[in-house]
Amino acid sequence: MLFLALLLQAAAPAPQDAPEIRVTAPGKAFGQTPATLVVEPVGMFLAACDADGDAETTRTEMQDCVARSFAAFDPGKTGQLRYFPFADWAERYLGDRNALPSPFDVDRDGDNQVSLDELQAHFSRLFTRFDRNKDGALSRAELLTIRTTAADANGPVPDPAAPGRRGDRKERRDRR
Ligand SMILES: [Ca+2]
Ligand SMILES: [Ca+2]
Ligand SMILES: [Ca+2]
Repeated sequence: MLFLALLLQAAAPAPQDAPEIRVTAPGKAFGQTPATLVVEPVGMFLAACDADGDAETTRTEMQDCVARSFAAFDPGKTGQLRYFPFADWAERYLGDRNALPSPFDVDRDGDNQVSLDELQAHFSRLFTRFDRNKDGALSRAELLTIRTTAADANGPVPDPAAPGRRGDRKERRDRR
């Protein structure tokens, strides 16, 4: 017993040497402003197309980037992606198989395949939509989307004034 006590005494630092222990509460989540600025999956794609590192994506940079990404899932160079490989493309480049654009939106001629031309045409429309100042390049500011629902570190914060929101949260938990 004495031995144990001596051992503990030896192991424990003298009180005056003990480092000060500060216990801090978890930081508050950021306020509403940063959480309401988000980037859509296609916005993330378009930002990553900036080839020369000037933080702006030109139409040419985008077209090259779409072609490169398409080629990665079209090893036979058919110029067509069926919906399943298109979902693989979306998973890699947009982060999720179900991220927009959906193949149904891109496949304009409805032949159940997404052609490179259809994908280029779709991205061209997106480019026009994002290029708010019409200078032919997408800045990071133009790629941001302002979300109307506030979110904290745990996800969207329900509006306490909205009825039924509590139920939504529970349902979301149950689905996991
Ligand atoms: Ca650029
Ligand atoms: Ca098609
Ligand atoms: Ca612009």
